[in-house]
Amino acid sequence: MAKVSVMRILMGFAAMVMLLEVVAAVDHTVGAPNGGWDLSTNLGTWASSQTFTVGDNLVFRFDSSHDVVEVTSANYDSCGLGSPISTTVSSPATIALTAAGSRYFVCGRGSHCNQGMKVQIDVVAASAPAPPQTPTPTVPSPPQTTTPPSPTPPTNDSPPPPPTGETINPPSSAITLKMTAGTILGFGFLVMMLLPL
Ligand SMILES: [Cu+2]
Repeated sequence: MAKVSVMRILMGFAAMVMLLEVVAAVDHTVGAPNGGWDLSTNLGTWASSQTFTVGDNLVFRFDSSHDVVEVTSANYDSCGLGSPISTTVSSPATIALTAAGSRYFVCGRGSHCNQGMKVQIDVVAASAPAPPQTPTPTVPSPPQTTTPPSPTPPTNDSPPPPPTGETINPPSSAITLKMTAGTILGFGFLVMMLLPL
């Protein structure tokens, strides 16, 4: 019986890990949602609207009048097609972003690159647990014996005064991350409880 419980916990944990991986890797469909890998999409604007993180994928979807050529920075600037890093002619072309740094993609057909069908992808490192830092010395706060709080009438319906000098607006991405982690944990435990054994 104990063995079964351990199995259940392990499987639930595995489900959580898998979910985390699914959430962590993002597929960026180039130009989406309002455009694509074509001549009419402002690919620079699209790229700057995205955050490319190591582990994400680029997905180029295109018709047969285009292809995807990964080139060097120099060739990107000049639309040169010599010695390409890779060439993909069939859609979709999925490019794994495996390292931090810049990657350069152009269309190799006709003069499409010179017409603007090119995109630079700046990949940032995945947010990892912060490396161990030298502990900041905790400065003991001086005893606050100065002004006592202004006496507020003890009414029950007066809301507490807002805390001053404290920012309570963390970046929305942090909120999203926490919510996602919470959702994953909750879902993982749900899976753990529902696993047929
Ligand atoms: Cu093209």
